[in-house]
Amino acid sequence: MGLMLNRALERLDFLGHISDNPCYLVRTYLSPANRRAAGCLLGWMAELGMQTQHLPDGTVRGVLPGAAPEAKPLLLGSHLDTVTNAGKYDGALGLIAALAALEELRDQGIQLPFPVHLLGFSDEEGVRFQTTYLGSRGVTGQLDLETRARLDAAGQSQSLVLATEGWHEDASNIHYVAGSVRGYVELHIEQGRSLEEFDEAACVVSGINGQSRLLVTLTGRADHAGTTPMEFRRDSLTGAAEAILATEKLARDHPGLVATVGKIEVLPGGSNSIPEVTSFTLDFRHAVDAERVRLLKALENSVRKITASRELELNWQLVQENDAVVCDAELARNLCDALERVTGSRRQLASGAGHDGVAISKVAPIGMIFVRCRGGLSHHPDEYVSPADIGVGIRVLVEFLKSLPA
Ligand code: HGY
Ligand code: MN
Ligand code: MN
Repeated sequence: MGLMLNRALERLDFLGHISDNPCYLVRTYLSPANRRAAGCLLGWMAELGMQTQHLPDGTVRGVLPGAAPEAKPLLLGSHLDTVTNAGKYDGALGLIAALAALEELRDQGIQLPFPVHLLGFSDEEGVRFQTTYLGSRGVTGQLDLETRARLDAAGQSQSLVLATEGWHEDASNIHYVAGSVRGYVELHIEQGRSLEEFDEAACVVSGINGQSRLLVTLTGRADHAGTTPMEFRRDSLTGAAEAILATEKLARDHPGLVATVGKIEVLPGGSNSIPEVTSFTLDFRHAVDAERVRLLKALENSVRKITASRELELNWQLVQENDAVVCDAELARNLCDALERVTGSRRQLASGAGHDGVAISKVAPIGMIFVRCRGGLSHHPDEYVSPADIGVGIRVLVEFLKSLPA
């Protein structure tokens, strides 16, 4: 395991330095760094003897034939993209660990009875278009017209960007329909604190919480900062501030609800002009879908009262909504058996973070393994997973793969 783990750590480090910004780690949909990271994964998969392909959107795939080539393939994967100012494990660890597990099986002279497809998804975080799972939705035919029309910060739609910046040369069409694969399994950092509290290196994921992503836009009237009395103002930014504090209060008052405003934009954006248009993103999550929907409606009503009292117009736009996904019971059992053989534990945890399995679950049963990360910290450059815990995660994957019948 020593050589294999060292190689995995080196690759993680290497990917962690492939960024679109020299000052921090960021790779987004079809960005140059994302393409370079995809190229690295393709090269490593080819070294393992996998047949490699890529989609125009930058998703890459390696296929490892099994002893029974006609058997339904098992999908492994995670995402190549990152958030802005990211850590080097979110996404990349799942890809590097899957590759390491397959290399370990090769070194043990084991050919699996079924084919394995390793998928590096182009965009899971949704940084460029605020809508997530573009890569995994792309290979499962779920990119609807609304998604393709989403605009990035430069005002370009996803479909235009795909047409003009897409990786079209030598691209393949990769598409999975319901029932065509035996399952999808992803290893990922926990991005939470539970495994540290339990002092366990890894666990199996029971399900992935639902989430709603919105773009909230308040419109008032620009005017002169020096000559407009306070009572005449229709200030969209102070209205947004009241709405954002109401959002935080709602989440604090309802344990189990988490709500985040991650990005805000103000127009015209001058220090001496009263803000006319303020738009902010809203990330709204709860383990129980009905509660998430109920509380989101309650928030919308509160924000409408705030904007009405300030004579502001409100555009409350749902960008993407995913209900909670339950992981497949049989895959979870197989993963728990493997986990128990490696760590003695059969712990299962729900995921507060979203993952590509949400999209893949539309066509296949899904399973996940979590690996402990220090302080639960993620979406931060200090994100960290110990080499020992990475080794545990890879060994659980190896045990799981070896245990699956033809
Ligand atoms: O936002 C999430 O839950 C994940 O990191 N994409
Ligand atoms: Mn993430
Ligand atoms: Mn992730």
